[in-house]
Amino acid sequence: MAEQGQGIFITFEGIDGSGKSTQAVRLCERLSASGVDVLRTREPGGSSGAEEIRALLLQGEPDRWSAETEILLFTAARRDHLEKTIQPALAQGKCVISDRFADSTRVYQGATRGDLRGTVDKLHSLMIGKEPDLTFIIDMDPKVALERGLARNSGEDRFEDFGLGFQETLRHGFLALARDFPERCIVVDGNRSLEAVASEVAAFAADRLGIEL
Ligand code: Z5A
Repeated sequence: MAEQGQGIFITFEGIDGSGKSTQAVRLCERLSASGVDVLRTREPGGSSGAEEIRALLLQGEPDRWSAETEILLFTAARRDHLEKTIQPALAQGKCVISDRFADSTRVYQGATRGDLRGTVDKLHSLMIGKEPDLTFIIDMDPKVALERGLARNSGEDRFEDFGLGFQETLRHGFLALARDFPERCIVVDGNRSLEAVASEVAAFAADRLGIEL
């Protein structure tokens, strides 16, 4: 279903608290300042229906949903996000920057509680069928990232509550994913200052967009 629009689709991925949201904001600001028409969005969420599903997914007890039910809920949210937000913006030629997308489901639901990657991939090809043009995987020490994430006390801590071992499994999952999709995934060292990470991200994005920043 996912037709390729004129715009470019960039995603940020990584473990909780790795700095994805911060870097997505920075890149938007940088591109906007250079005259690029940018839309920043996020998952789960990014459309009104998907934001309602977000609350179901991120609040409550860690064992509230099985991994299989989560796959269905995240995919339902993503389908709405794609239909209502991402595809229209790409069709208008915008640069869409999403804080998480399908790679998160591949890693969080596909590789942490048994091997459900095949199920994730089948549902993705049936209902989403869209990959980003460019994906930044912000890689960092899970212990520091977890401290950052929990320090915010956002009330959306269901996944952070799975603990450090879970974050370490996630980190390896994202690095494996980068090896699976080398044409679009760039691993960025997130253990550095915000500015150092932002500069590297901006340089890669500018190169991909064929512009100077
Ligand atoms: N999830 C899933 O399981 N399956 C899916 O398909 C999808 C999601 C789409 C919510 O996602 C949860 O949903 C997530 C995975 C699951 N698990 N959890 N929890 P989310 O993206 O909304 O939540 P998150 O992963 O926890 O992201 P976040 O809260 O937005 O964190 P972040 O984007 O990685 O980090 P940040 O907000 O940019 O930074 C965290 C703090 O660190 C903040 O205070 C910053 O100022 C600080 N920071 C950032 N960068 C730096 C540097 N370089 N140095 C020092 N301090 C920094």
